[in-house]
Amino acid sequence: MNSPTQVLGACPHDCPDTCSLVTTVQDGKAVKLQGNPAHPHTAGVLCTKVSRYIERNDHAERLLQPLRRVGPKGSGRFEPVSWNAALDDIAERLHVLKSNNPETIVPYSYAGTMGLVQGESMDRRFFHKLGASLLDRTICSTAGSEALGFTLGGKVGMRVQFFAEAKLILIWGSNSIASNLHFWRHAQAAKRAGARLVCIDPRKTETADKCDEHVALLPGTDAALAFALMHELIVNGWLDADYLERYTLGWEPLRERALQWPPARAAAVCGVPEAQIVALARAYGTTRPAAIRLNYGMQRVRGGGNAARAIACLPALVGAWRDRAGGLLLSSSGQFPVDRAALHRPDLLAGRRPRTINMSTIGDALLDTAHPIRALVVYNSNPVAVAPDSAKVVAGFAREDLFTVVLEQFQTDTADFADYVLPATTQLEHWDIHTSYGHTDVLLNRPALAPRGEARSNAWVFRELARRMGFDEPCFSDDDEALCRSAFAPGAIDVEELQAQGFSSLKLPDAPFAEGGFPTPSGRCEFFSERLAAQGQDGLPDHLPNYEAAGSSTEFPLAMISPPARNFLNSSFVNVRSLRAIEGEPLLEIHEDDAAARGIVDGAMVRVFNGRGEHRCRAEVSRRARPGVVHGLGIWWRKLGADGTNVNQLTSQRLTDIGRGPTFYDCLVEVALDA
Ligand SMILES: Nc1nc2c(c(=O)[nH]1)N[C@H]1C(S)=C(S)[C@@H](COP(=O)(O)OP(=O)(O)OC[C@H]3O[C@@H](n4cnc5c(=O)[nH]c(N)nc54)[C@H](O)[C@@H]3O)O[C@H]1N2
Ligand SMILES: Nc1nc2c(c(=O)[nH]1)N[C@H]1C(S)=C(S)[C@@H](COP(=O)(O)OP(=O)(O)OC[C@H]3O[C@@H](n4cnc5c(=O)[nH]c(N)nc54)[C@H](O)[C@@H]3O)O[C@H]1N2
Ligand code: SF4
Ligand SMILES: [Mo]
Repeated sequence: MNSPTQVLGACPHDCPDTCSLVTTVQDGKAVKLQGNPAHPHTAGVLCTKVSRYIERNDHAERLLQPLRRVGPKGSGRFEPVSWNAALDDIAERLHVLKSNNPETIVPYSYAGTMGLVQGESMDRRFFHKLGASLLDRTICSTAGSEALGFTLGGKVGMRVQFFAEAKLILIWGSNSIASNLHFWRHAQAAKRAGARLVCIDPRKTETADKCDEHVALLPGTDAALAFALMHELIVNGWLDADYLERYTLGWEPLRERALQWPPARAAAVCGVPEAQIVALARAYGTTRPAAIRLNYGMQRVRGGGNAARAIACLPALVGAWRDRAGGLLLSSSGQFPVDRAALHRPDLLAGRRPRTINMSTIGDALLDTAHPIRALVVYNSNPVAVAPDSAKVVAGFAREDLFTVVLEQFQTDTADFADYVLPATTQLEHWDIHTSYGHTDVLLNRPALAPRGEARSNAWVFRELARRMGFDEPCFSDDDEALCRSAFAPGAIDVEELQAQGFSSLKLPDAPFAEGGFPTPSGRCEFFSERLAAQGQDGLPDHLPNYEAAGSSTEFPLAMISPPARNFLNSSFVNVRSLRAIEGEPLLEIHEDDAAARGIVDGAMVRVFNGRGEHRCRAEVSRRARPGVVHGLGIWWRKLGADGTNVNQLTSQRLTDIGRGPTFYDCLVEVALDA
């Protein structure tokens, strides 16, 4: 036996925490995987999911060789083929489509890995050179993040560690214990030092359980709540007039709009007691430092962008930005000086301007016969499970005339519809470099293990396809390590530190907007946005009711949200047995009154349905649900559900007000006992 070695890496998953990993390797096997104790944000702790990453890596069902479809689409019947045969045939098919019209080829990828190399380097170069359709990657965060761009100027905000010093923390649209564990550490430290924690979420989550107060508002009513808070700040004089004067734009019109939202009006819209809103406003107006941890859970509704803008105004009203422990954090990702031009090489488009496909409406796009998609290359994503309006998504993927290539670690619902499935490496087997959307460190991921079977990295696959297509620019020969180096311009980050300790912190001010300096066109916090007004939109934030607002339909009286399950990461880890055992099976949480009215008892099988479809699962009569709202915890693999569907059978393809994002949590349903 050789002595064990330790390899530093980074968690690749779509999670704000981007933990630093230490993998212990002995005789070519990973024997232990831990959080890096030397990385301050990770602090030696991993979530339950990724502490099982070796189980995922060594899983008996890992895809280990290229596969070619033999059965009908969706049947999941494949035969093994060699890499050469698969890549030659794929290149040939793409070449024919390219000669005709390259825009009929569409890449489909999201954040299966957040790595810059395996997520957005050689792939982008390949599709740019090809002239393929561009993909608008909206499925998660564009509503909130573009909205924030209008108000604050970008994905910028508080530094996460300073939440520990706040005296009031609003956790808004986030189940932090499940989805942002390392932020929760700071919130707990603040609580121990006497801070008050308030959770604003329709669901009584495990996070809400641990906060001092829970505001269980109806889905999609956050802007109304934000305006009522502003109303109270104004009428009680809890304003920082100096901050408003010097560092904001559009205070007069915002003030007027906010005055139209007395707490009683918001209470009726949000479905929460008026007194709770008044008390929250008093706390926010009179406690310093006050911090808001906003998360993407609140922006998956029609007015999600406007709601994020309204909330992002709040810290400026009270001058919370003056303190390093005050202000707001939605995402920190805008602070990294990533050299995307070097990674993506948009110059390879050579003046062409291909059409853009919105990934959130892939169902409709695949069924559009006027502007057909003929080939789809899917990697780092499982759209058949995660995209809204599954009936359409599945019908699109089932098209016999669609050529589909899926790069995957596992035989997912999407891989079942592929013509070719190509086995992908895991984070333990490839190089990568990472930024984060929850902290401000860059992390390097070194491979700890040789790839299992014939698995290859995404970048390798696109390099090989480029060669076969005759793309001969030198950038198509960059290997994965060279791609890591091209992610940041020379001097932009401390490469020596990164190589030595696996992470390197950006040098940033503690309180970025203490004296204004917002990265907006005016340099101020823009309550009123000229840029939005120029697009014909309302320059001020507003409350836009849901497309499918709670109580607006007698046919479908219940609002359904489908937030993440704690032990899965979107649809990743659903196939890891030990984690699935904790989650059990797809569940619908329902309040006892709503259950009783339908004769539903705890544990009964139910039908959840609306005009788009029907999904069968088990009901859990749960204190986590408020009356009128049910929760279908996600995102299960369809094929592991009771009737081969998941919650997205019910969600719609309608888009958000800003950012063209999906509206997963803007969805009305009815529930009935399954006969
Ligand atoms: N364990 C785990 N961690 C994850 C993920 C996962 O699937 N599992 N997903 C990752 C991803 S992709 C992302 S984008 C991030 C962020 O992930 P988010 O999707 O933001 O996840 P959550 O923190 O669970 O926050 C969603 C919360 O918003 C609540 N919510 C739903 N509708 C509304 C609303 O209208 N208003 C308000 N105020 N709240 C609402 C839900 O009940 C839920 O508790 O987390 C990542 N981390
Ligand atoms: N109903 C409902 N739907 C939702 C949401 C919700 O809250 N409710 N959340 C939405 C959100 S926030 C998001 S971000 C999306 C997430 O949607 P996706 O980004 O599609 O995320 P996952 O479902 O985790 O699928 C990622 C896939 O990438 C694969 N993968 C991981 N690493 C690699 C790699 O290195 N190479 C290759 N080739 N593959 C790899 C994994 O095996 C996994 O199957 O889902 C959205 N869908
Ligand atoms: S999923 Fe998030 S909390 Fe878990 S190890 Fe990865 S970065 Fe850390
Ligand atoms: Mo996401």
